[in-house]
Amino acid sequence: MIFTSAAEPVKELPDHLDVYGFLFEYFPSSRPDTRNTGLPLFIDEQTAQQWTFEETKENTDLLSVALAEKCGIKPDTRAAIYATNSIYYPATIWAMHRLGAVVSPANAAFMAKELGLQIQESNSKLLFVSEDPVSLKNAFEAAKIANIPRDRIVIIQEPYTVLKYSESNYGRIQRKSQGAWTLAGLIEEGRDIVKAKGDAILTSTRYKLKPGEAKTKIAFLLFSSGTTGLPKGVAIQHFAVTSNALQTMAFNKVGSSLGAKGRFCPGKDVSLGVLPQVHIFGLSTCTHFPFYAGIANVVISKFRGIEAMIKTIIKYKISVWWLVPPMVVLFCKDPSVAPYLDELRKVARFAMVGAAPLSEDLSRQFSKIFPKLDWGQGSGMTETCSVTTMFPVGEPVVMGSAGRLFSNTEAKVVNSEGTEVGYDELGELWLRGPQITLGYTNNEKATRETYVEGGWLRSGDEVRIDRNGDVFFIDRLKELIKVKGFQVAPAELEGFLLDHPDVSDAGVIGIQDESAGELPFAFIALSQDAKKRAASGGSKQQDEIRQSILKFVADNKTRYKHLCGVAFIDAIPKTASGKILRREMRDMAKKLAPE
Ligand code: 4UV
Repeated sequence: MIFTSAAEPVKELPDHLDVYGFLFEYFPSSRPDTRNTGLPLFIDEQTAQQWTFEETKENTDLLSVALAEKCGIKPDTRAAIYATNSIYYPATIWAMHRLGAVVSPANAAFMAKELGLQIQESNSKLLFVSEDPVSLKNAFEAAKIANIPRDRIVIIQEPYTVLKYSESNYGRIQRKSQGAWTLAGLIEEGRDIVKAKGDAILTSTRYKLKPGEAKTKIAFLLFSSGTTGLPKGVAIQHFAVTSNALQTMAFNKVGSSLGAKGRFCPGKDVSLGVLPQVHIFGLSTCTHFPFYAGIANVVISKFRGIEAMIKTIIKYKISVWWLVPPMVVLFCKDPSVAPYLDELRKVARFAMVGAAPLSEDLSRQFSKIFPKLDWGQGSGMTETCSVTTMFPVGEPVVMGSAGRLFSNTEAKVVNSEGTEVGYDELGELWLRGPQITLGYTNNEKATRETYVEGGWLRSGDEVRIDRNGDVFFIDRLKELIKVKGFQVAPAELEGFLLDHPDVSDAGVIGIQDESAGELPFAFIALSQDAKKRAASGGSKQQDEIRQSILKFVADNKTRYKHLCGVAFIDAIPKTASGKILRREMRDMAKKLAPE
């Protein structure tokens, strides 16, 4: 059986527009028009710097001219962004799109080698990086690994630094630093180029799409491990991004004029931009959707604890919250929240939680704290260019449900025998809709296995759909571990652990953790030599080996991939064909856990 969406569908999905054209040049009567209104659409949390529609467009346009003229960006050139959130992040993306180029966002917490690998995998020729010293050091090292010259690195300054530069240089912005470009400097370069060459340069650098091209032209390469193996670049076409923004408009019945009352109130609502723009959830809900819908987004560079986030919510009267489950845990359990609750209840209108499971128990606690809040879960995937289910408008929250099928979205539930099942039966969730992406780059096999006949995408999630259409996530059939909503691929850690001299084989699983959702845990089969040492040296020696393995991961992988524990076993349980039996390891981990 095919489950269809009960939500209002989007009637017109433009396939002639890239993301830039959709956001800056497309004004159907159904879109709240923010042009010439003075409405701030991006607000920087740290400096209170604000950009209207026109300011965002001007910065985007000038940057794109400079990227074309000074950095060699052409249609289909790829660039990686390794940066925390900032108001420059969207402008950088859209400047690339304006040229027909491709953006590959890399996690700002990556270490140099992780970044280097993504630059190579995505074939990026330019690297944008945040200005802080650790990011710069990693970026320079990664650029060396990936053969990116210094003048193909662009440093995204924190806005306050841009201000500082302007003052100390009497209004002149520093254009280069340590041999790399600065982003604000490139914008100024763009301004000079337009002055010298006239508006013709704006026209000649703009990429012109052919009719229908948005359906195949890649906008983003975002990395996901999918159902198995190492992280792979998901080719996200412009059409998937623009469709998902329109689906969000339709599903939530967003009004067409500023001030219109609906689930979101264009021109009045303020959105919480704390989710990383590098992740598909943040990219769609905090970056593309609010800008299209006329909702101001307060850009928070990164999550710095619940109290700091609450203070920002109150300061900017942020009414629309996009959250991941660990934030809900903090709202419910952190003692610093209580003094702010009255204020928070006054400003909050809407909250959506997604990217990992949220238990019924926590959902109840959250509802108790915010009894009048319009809130619930959504779900999505990198491969589905974001949202596929969301809690419906005007109905009470259903505890434990990830919401209902999004506008224009269909689903099948397929059991382990390959049979399509009906209401309330368990099986893998298959999804279809305009937001489904093109596939994995450089990996035809994984693409064939995941993007299957008839336009369906296999999610690797076990679900149940009830007669109301509520989708309940039961288990993960795929190998993915989710730490605070971020993906950790077991295969990546398993492959890496084999480089440790004491390890002969490794199997990694996720184990439940109240604050992070899950944490990676490794079962290790020791090398012959390590086995002998462990046997002769007793528990002290075993502990030394364990600590050295934990440190090995901690020294080389970003924090959210760090192991929370290691257990030694004789052999990693596998099928005859060599596939790791993760369910067995999960059972073993349960027995290890203290009562
Ligand atoms: O690829 P990814 O990291 O993508 C995401 C995207 C989450 C989004 C996006 C838009 C939304 O509006 C929203 O609410 C959530 O996480 O990981 C995809 C996998 O994450 C798990 C599931 O296993 C996906 O295949 N996941 C995502 N949301 C949920 C979830 C959820 N609500 N409940 C359980 N698992």
